[in-house]
Amino acid sequence: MTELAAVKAALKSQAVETPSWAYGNSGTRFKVFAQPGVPRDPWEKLADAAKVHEFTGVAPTVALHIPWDKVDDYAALAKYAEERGVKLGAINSNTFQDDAYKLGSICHADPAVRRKALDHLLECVDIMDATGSRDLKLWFADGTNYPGQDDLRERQDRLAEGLAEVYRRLGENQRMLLEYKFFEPAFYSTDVPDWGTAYAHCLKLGEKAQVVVDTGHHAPGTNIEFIVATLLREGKLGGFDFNSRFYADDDLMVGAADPFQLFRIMYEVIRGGGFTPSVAFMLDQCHNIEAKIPAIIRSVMNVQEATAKALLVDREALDAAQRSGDVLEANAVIMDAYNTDVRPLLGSLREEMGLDPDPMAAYRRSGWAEKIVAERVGGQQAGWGA
Ligand code: PSV
Ligand code: MN
Repeated sequence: MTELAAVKAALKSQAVETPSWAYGNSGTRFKVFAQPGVPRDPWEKLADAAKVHEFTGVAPTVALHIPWDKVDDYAALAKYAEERGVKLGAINSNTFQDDAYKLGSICHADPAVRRKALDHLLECVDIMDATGSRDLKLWFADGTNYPGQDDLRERQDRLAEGLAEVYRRLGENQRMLLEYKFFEPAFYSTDVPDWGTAYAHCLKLGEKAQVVVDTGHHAPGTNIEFIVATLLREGKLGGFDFNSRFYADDDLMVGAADPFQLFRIMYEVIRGGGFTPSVAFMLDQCHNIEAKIPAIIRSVMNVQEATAKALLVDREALDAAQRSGDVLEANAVIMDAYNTDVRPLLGSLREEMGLDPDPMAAYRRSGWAEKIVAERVGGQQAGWGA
């Protein structure tokens, strides 16, 4: 295989998971601007997600969020997805939207609240059994706002105990992905604030527990690719929640704020042997002001572009420059790959896959946006909480 053929083969095998909630309405604490045509239930979210896969060819799975995507019959939901060319992906838990969780969920001081949260997590595993999903993605809003509010160490003990119970419930081919976030909604302490804490818990739990890196969950200036390299070295990188940020957890389109960072992350993924199905490449975004489906198509394309550039790094030249201490040449090799315009390569790749070379234009021409605006009238539009 020529080098270019190998790059194309890798790109064809790429799989980016899109999040069901990105198809629904979202906003800030100031305002949610509803958009016409937004899905009213999980079925309509899947129909939209299928369009993203139809035009990009590399978004074959859709992450669900429970209880937002609760249905009576998950096997029927999985079948509905498959009829449209996509599959159900990770199950995301929600232990942050119930009044009981004001002071935390599985880290709460009250065992009754911890039990309630754990029952929800166990229910998520039941749902995974029904959907055939591999990954349970856990993010905890747990933390405190004031020094002294609760015992930081005891909260870690409660967390470890709760995670262990869920871990024991996992099936043979199921995994637990533990997500960290440095602040928000808690402002003084967060119970899983960083990759080190997530890693320590996952290490104790065992092989089926892996860390998930949400690119928006770090302090400004954090070298995320270093975290990626480290987790891959330790066999503990379970996946990504991709998005981009300018200030905090902005959940903007991945690659919009810092495409160079996304490239650097993808380079470390490839360098570390993480470009495999064992690492889940998921989006976790909210499209507050832009049209949702094309924003997700754009995000998938941004991931593809960063991946293509990372695959184009001349590893031999880089290695030679690094070994000889040629700082400028090593940096030039990286920058050459980053500065390559990979859009023609991706256009021809899509043609080889039987797709339109321009997914954005193809979606616009498809009439889907007009169709959903005309048809999705009445009912309750999906958003956070539905
Ligand atoms: C938390 O900010 C987070 O990134 C988690 O992944 C959640 O599951 C997701 O957002 C949606 O609330
Ligand atoms: Mn996330």
